[in-house]
Amino acid sequence: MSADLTLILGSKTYSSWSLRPYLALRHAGLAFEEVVIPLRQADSKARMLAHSPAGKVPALIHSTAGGDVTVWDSLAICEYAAELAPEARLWPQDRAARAHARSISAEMHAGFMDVRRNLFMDLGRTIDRPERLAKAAGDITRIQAIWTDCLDRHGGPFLFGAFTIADAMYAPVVTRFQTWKVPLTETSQAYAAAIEGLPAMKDWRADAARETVVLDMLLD
Ligand SMILES: N[C@@H](CCC(=O)N[C@@H](CS)C(=O)NCC(=O)O)C(=O)O
Repeated sequence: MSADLTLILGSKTYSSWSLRPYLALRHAGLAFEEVVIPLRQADSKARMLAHSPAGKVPALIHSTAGGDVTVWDSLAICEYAAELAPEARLWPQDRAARAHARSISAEMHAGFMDVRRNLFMDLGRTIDRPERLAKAAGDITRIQAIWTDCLDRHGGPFLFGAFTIADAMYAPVVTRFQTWKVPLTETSQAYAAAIEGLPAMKDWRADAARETVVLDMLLD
């Protein structure tokens, strides 16, 4: 089944949205081909549009007997992976926990604009800009409160005990906090270590380190 999956990704150094389905597919044990499209190049948009009607990454192409299924949007791809591999339990088994996991995943997906605007993902460096942390302070506090609540309830090491889509959704934030040297509580540090310890996360970082396109998104 799974050799028929192709995941279209942005630059691994910068594409926070792409990291989410990558981790979910890897956790589900689904084999997939990768196509990495470097972000912000002259041909990036055309290359993305060739795979996804939204003209963005990530996108998943599933070749099936009935034709290609295209899934775009990081959360939709994670949901699709959960359906392809139910045994991987990409959502918590308990209904209340699952509702909680979906709520915090949606909160991440639709919100935290101050973190997004000020603390972009860049796996290639660390950045000392305390004024940007101040602009994102409310989001940083809320995200750590979400993590602490989940880890207290379920005992870690991941938000709902075992790895779920909620962790895939928050993994890019873990890297953003590291890049921007966000001071973390001990609980958040332990959570960040669990995410960074995932073999898939290590592979992603290793691939990012080999990328040659360098973007400077620090505009002010
Ligand atoms: N809601 C989408 C957002 C995807 C998105 O904005 N991707 C960025 C890269 S991380 C992108 O494709 N940017 C290129 C563009 O907008 O031209 C998702 O979750 O997949």
